[in-house]
Amino acid sequence: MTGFPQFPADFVWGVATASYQIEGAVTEDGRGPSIWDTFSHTPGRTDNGDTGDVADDHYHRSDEDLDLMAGLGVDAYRFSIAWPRIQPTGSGPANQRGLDFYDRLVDGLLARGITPAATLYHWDLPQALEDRGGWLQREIPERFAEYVALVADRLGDRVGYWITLNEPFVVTAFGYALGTHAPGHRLLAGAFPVAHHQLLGHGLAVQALRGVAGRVGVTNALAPVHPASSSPEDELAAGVLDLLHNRTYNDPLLTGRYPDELAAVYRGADLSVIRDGDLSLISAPLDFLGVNFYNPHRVRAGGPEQLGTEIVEYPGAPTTAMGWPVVPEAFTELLTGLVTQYGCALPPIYVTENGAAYDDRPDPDGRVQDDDRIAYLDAHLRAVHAAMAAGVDVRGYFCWSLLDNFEWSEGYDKRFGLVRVDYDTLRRTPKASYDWYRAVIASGDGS
Ligand code: GBH
Repeated sequence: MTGFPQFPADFVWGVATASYQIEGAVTEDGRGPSIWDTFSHTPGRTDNGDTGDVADDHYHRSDEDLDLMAGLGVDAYRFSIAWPRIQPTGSGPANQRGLDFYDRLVDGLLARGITPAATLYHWDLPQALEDRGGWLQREIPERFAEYVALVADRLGDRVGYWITLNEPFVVTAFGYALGTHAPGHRLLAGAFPVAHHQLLGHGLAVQALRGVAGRVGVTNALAPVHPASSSPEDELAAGVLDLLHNRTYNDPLLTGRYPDELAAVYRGADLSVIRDGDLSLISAPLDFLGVNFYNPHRVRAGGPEQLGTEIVEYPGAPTTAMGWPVVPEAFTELLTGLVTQYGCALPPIYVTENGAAYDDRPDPDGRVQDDDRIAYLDAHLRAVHAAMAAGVDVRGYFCWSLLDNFEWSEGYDKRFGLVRVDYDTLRRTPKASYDWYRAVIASGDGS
């Protein structure tokens, strides 16, 4: 591709998905219910009452989806493993039929020359564990490590990258603090134990993965935070959101310490959940840090129900169908800022998600000419390249997402795919962005 920056020959090009967003088949082969089954079936929780019952029916169409990946020429595929398929009630022996599905998927990837990148927790907690208090309870990290050991036992010889958790920030904030994601609690700062227990679960999972062939990391949702003005109140609000969003997770993982301002920001939260020894487990060395980036945040001082921060618009920035501002230069800022903040403590980075929802309009012949998505991806890849030119060790990029899918509380109306899914027929149709990404990968691989 002329004019497109050259990435290193060994740069890993990938696409990403997550179990509940694509699989469907929610009662098949012994799968137990997850908090997302419960949440999406509760009236008023998702747009149009959409659920993941069928989703993309990927569970029955994985061969077709593997062929779509092979057609793109990706080096790696990031998928997630549904804990309730492996342990239908969150504990006890492995459900072999659940493991069989991922076993076949992994072999299907390897047969096509695609490296499997498995996320172990992308938000579908077994409902039975939520019934015992979910991530608020210290028992859950232990259960998580047991589940991880079962998966490692079966797939540990073939998975190239392990991602323990997807975006622990989003689970804490949307699942337990604000209640817009499963399991739907509104605890505000009281959700802090959810952050700590996920991090502890990560640390225990790293131990359980000792001996596997692949590299081990964790994925954080990261966003630079900009104050709306230089007033002390807005500067303070920006610091608070940076702590809630980024530093609550990056600091303990990379430095073995929580930020000093932790108690002041999570006022009233139970910090006694942090016990001796936890932080050394949490900060076990990582082979890589997964970074998901969509947009930065601009904030001003806000009320207590927003923990003192209020997100405001970026003047002049276009927005995606999610209403998220498009500010690609913030991606370069984020990546270079990680080096400034963490220095030698920063492991190699993989961008494990980046992408955009747009209001795709198929032509009469069914073709989607999604120039807005192509422009988003193009600008963000250039931003990654600029960070690499400035010295940031970025090893790969996974586009979110291969397919249109169940966008959590926003249901099926929000489409992030390189491939369109017709939810009546479940037919897959590659969009223009699919062809564009294939060309990017081909030029990156030197062809
Ligand atoms: C990811 O989360 C998920 O891992 C994935 O499952 C999901 O489908 C995908 O992204 C797309 O949503 O309106 O400015 O406040 C994304 C995490 C957190 C990114 C909230 C955007 C809010 C934007 N997101 N953030 S704003």
